Amino acid sequence: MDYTNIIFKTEENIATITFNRPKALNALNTPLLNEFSNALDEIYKNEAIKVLILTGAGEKAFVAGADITELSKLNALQVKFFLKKGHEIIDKLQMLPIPVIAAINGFALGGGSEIALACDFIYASENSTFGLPEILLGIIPGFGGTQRLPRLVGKNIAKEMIFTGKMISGAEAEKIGMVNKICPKDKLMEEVLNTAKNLAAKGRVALRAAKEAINWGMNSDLATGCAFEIDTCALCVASEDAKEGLSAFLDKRIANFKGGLK
Ligand code: CO8
Repeated sequence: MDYTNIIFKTEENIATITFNRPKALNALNTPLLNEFSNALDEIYKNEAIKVLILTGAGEKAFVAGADITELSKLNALQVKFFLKKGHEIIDKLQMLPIPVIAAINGFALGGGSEIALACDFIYASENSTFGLPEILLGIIPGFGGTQRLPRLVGKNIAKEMIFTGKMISGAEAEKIGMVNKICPKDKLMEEVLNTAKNLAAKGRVALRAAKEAINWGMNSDLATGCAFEIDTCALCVASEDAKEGLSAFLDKRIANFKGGLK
C-alpha cells in the first residue's frame, strides 16, 4: 500500500508512524485511518520491529481529532461504521505485542487524545495540548475516550474533561497521570528515541508478557489478573531471553537479549 496520509518508516528495529495531514492538523479521515490500519498490520507481521512511535507532521499538532469536515456529511448509520472502524484500529494499536510510545508534539484533541490513550507511554512537548472537546460539538468522544480516560486518570477527572470539553496543557496532563514525561519541544523525539532504544534492548517475550498482563489485568479483578500474571510469567521462563537473563545474572555479566520470539 502506498502511504500518503501517514509516513511509515522503520530504522533499525524501531518503527515510526507520522500522521501526515498537517494542513488539517492531521485530522483522522477515512483514508488516513485505512493507511494507519494497514501499517499496524505490517508491524504485526514484522518480527524485526520491537517498538512503535506515533507522532504528527508539522509544527502544530499530533492529531486534532476525527475529521469534522468528513463527519459532518455522514448520517447516524455511517457515523456508526466510521466509529466502529476507529475502535477496531485503536484496539489493534492497544493490543500490539510491542511497546508503543506516543510523541505528542502539539494538539492531541478528540481522536488524537484517544489514540494516545491506547499507547503504552505518552511523552509530550512543552507546547502540547490535550482535550476531549466533543461536547462543544454537541457530541461525545467516539474513539474510546469515555472508557480509556477514566481508567487512566480516574472517573471524576475524566468527567470534568469530557463534560466541559476543556483543553489542558501537557504539564497539566502530566499532573493528572495522563502523560509520562514532558520534554522541551526540540528534545521530544530525542527523548522518545532514547526510551525506544532502551525498550528495544529488552527481551521481546518478557515485554510482550508484561504488556499483556497489565492490559488484561486492568480489565479484570485482582485475582484474575494475578492468575494471568502467574501463567504469563511462567511461560516467559521458557524463552531464550529468560535463559540468557537468568544465566547472565548467575555469571555476573550483562545479559545480551536476542529479542526473538522463542
Ligand atoms: N477536522 C477537520 N479539520 C480540522 C480539524 C478537525 N478535527 N481540526 C483542525 N482542522 C483544520 C481547520 O479546519 C483548518 O483548516 P483550514 O485552514 O482549511 O480552515 C486547519 O485545520 C487549521 O486549523 P485552525 O485554523 O482551526 O487552527 P487554530 O490554531 O486556529 O486552532 C484548534 C487549532 C484549536 C485545534 C482548532 O482547529 C480546533 O478546535 N479543531 C477541532 C478540534 C476538535 O474539536 N476535535 C474533536 C473532533 S471530534 C472527534 O475527534 C471524535 C468524534 C467522534 C464522534 C463523531 C460523531 C459525528
